Amino acid sequence: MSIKAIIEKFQAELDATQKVADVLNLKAHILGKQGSLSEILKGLKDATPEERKTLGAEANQAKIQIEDLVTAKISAFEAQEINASLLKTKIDFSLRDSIMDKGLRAGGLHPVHIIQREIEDIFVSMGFEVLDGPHIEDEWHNFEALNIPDTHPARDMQDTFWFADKKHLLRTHTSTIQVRGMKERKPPFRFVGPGKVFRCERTDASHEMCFHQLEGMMVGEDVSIGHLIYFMKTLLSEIFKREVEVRLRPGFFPFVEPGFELDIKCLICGGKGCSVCKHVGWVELLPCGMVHPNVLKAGGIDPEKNNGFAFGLGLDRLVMMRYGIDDIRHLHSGDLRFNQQFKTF
Ligand code: FA5
Repeated sequence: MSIKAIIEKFQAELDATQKVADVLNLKAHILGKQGSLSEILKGLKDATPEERKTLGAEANQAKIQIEDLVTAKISAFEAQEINASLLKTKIDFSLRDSIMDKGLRAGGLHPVHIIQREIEDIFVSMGFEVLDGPHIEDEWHNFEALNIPDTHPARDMQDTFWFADKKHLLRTHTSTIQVRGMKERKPPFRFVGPGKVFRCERTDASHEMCFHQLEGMMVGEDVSIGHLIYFMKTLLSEIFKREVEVRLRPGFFPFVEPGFELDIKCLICGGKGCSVCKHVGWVELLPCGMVHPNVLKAGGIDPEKNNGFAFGLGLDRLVMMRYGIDDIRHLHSGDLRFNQQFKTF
């Protein structure tokens, strides 16, 4: 059979195939070892050099043509399959309205998550990664790696929910994400890590047992307090979209040296004093500082060559200041009348 006839026959058989497997069989039949095109190629050894040249080129051309036809046919079958499954799973966009008509309510984001996402976007736009970490931690990640050894009085600072094995705990702060983040990367780097934290403490207008923090860290060869102040100021002006009064005062945390407390003038009472600011006019919002060399070492980073800053933002309190919420317990009440005021869709 001539090459032209082989291709015509192949085209006719290809048109009659019903599925991908048929196409592959057909291809194997023509291009396989015993295939008609392969037979022609084998026959070339008895041809004259002149014939071999033209026939060889024609056969190779035919092989490429057949492969192209096979690929096109398989793509057509796949497209058919996708179209058929799309038809089966048609989405009815009018359904949402009819559900609403029946009195059902659409969900929405919780105000803490609205603010969390906004802050993540702000930091991502400044080159920060967003990291996650487990709620259940061990002592090393929650305390030791953060320069809070067993005997250190700072362990009393945080009342901890311990598991029965006395080795595991519910993380008391998102600083655990610092430790994990450092171990997994080499300087320079910058990241934020938001999440739930847990403390066994008495609740009041500004304290919950389960609340949210957002950790931030930047490490490199020449990171300074100037960087820290710049990023904190940018964060607050983006979130509040207006001038807010802040104050920076010395703060003690074993994992930073020097450490600071950044307080915001209470936006609930305008600084006059209320239950949220415990009648002092300022709300503790953003502890921060330069990372202690021992913490860098625990994270596998050489403190001789690198330094860094870290901060731990109290997300719930930021939400309270932004929306003028006078009691943190509203945020976790699960009361739909409260939650629905923040609905974004
Ligand atoms: C810490 O948790 C440190 N890990 C923060 C840090 C990170 C300091 C990195 C330096 C460097 P503190 O215990 O102050 O710090 O908590 C941080 C913030 O969480 C507070 O400023 C406050 O806004 C918020 N916060 C603390 N306790 C509660 C609570 N019980 N309820 C609601 N918010 C709280």
